[in-house]
Amino acid sequence: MNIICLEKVDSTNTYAKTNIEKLADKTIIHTLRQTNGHGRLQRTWIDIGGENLFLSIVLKPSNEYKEVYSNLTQYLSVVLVKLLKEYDINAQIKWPNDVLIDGKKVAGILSESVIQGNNFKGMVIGIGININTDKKDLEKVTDKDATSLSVELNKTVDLKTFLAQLTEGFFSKYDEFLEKGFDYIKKDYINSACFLDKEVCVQMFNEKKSGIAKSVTGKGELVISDSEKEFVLSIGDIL
Ligand code: BT5
Repeated sequence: MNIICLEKVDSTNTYAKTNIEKLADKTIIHTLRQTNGHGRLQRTWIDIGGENLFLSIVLKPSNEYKEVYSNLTQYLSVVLVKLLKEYDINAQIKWPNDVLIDGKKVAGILSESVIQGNNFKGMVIGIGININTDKKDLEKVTDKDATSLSVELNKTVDLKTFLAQLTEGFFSKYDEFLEKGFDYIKKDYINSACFLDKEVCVQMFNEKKSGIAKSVTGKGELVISDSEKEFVLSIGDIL
């Protein structure tokens, strides 16, 4: 595992995607300040100030895309929830991969694949985690409740240690995960899920679907049911 630390960058994911040809498999791009972080569907990931983690993991596991890669964000969410337990924080996962503490978002994860023509060049798994912030900084996220580790714990967390623990945690079971797929983490994922058996509304591009969140399939898809039917959703956001 190589780590590239940048003082400031527009987005670690953009940096990793732009330079993917030059970057080795399992390279971590880490920055202290991110000026133009993004989430899914052109949403923004805000650098709220203080000391936070912004990092991207470059992965080049094969020359062609495999279905299991789409579950890597869920795998990372499970790794993070486990690590937070070591800090005495009981975090939850909102499908597919938001990490929340008491309903407030502490981390967001985004996977982007780089494909040129028919060639799969690799993948970039980005994660932003609010670590040491003032309570006031959290108000910069206006459309959602947000939190940080320092606000939850009432103390400062060592950023470098946390980064090392997260990346080590990720790679310790990475090969096994790729071999076995989502089923390998399903139990841990479900145990941390905050949405099951609840009425949810899922936004999928321009369409919304409401129903009871019944279960998660062996491929990490969300099963919801309304009074008439069951639906299996592979992409979307629980609103
Ligand atoms: C995500 O998107 O949650 C994935 C965010 C991934 C960010 C990392 S940082 C390193 C790497 N480089 C990048 O450019 N990106 C990755 P999404 O599910 O679309 O959620 C975005 C929403 O999260 C926003 O619309 C806000 O509601 C909320 N949000 C933005 N910044 C936040 C923050 N600092 N803390 C909590 N919530 C935030």
